[in-house]
Amino acid sequence: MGTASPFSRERHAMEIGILGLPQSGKSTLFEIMTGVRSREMHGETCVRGLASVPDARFDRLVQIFKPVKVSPAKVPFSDVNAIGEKAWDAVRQSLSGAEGLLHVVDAFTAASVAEIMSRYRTLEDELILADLMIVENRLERLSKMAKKPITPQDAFHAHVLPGLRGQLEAGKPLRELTLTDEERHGLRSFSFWTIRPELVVVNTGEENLSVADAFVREAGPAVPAIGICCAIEAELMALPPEERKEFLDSLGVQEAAFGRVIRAAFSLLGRISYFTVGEDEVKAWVIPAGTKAPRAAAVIHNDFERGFIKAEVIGYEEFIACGGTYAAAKAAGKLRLEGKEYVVRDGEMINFRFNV
Ligand SMILES: Nc1nc2c(ncn2[C@@H]2O[C@H](COP(=O)(O)OP(=O)(O)O)[C@@H](O)[C@H]2O)c(=O)[nH]1
Ligand SMILES: [Mg+2]
Repeated sequence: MGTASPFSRERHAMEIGILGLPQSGKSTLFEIMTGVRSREMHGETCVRGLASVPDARFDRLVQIFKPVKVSPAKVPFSDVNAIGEKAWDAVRQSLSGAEGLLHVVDAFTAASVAEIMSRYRTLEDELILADLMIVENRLERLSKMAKKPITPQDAFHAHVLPGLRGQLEAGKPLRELTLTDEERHGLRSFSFWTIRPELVVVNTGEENLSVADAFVREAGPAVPAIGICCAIEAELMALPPEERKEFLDSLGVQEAAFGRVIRAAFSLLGRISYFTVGEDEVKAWVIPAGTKAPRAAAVIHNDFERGFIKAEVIGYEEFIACGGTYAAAKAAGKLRLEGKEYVVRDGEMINFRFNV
């Protein structure tokens, strides 16, 4: 994890920036996911909103504990409302701190998969070019100061940037390079577009949902992509909540596609969640995969990390298998006491014991 830890208190930690050509459905998707009416916020260059991460396990725990407060995991998204000449500047400024990208591609007005592919490439190529310019500027400045004593940072840049240039010149994103955590950290100040994880959302027409599959085959396994028809999803979200299930049933699907987009974005950032439960609150806490118990406790409160003693842990599945009560889980000996080196796993239910 290194010092590039998402725990650093950054303004945009975990934020996902929505990118796409004009009129591709970015704001529509943003509104569906967050409930924030971006298109009505005239004059706001960048609109931010939180999307709840759908999780059947979490919903079940809410049913069991019937808490006063329900706090699912959230992912912050941002939608840029800029058009005209200054649009690219606005996008760059607004999204420079975003940790991940969601690239919306208009497939609802496209005549063929080739056309969808070409729209996708248009923006990808722009992003690659933007990164290439940053790399070249930096390399040029480095070459001009060759005579002066060079700092460790200069040396690092001179060492790593030529490889990045090669990748970008080949038309490929930086994220496909194998970089160490240290290298990634050292490159953070450049805010490269193509080094960040990206999810492609293929916004299909109502009658042509299957083009998304064709896109996935065409783009290959290195490009995570999900198909969604924003028009249908917008219709769904316009219904009162109690009628949504019926609408989904009529389409023959289990859950809304935008939920899959949020979940995919969440995993794309390498996050997992663990649960704390009780009658007062059921909450999903968000941590990077691979986090050890004391650090995981710190997202609840710093004191929990400082005074960490033990974590009392049970996996969600085990808890349910025990009949969904702590008394039964305890009687069955399923509550584990874990120490400081324990790596928390997705979906675990945890009580921290601490002393400060
Ligand atoms: N038919 C159809 N229209 C859509 C779909 N998604 C978005 N639109 C329409 O496309 C236009 C542009 O959408 P918007 O979300 O504002 O695009 P943005 O410029 O990328 O933010 C709007 O009129 C939307 O209603 C879709 O899935 N199907
Ligand atoms: Mg928009």
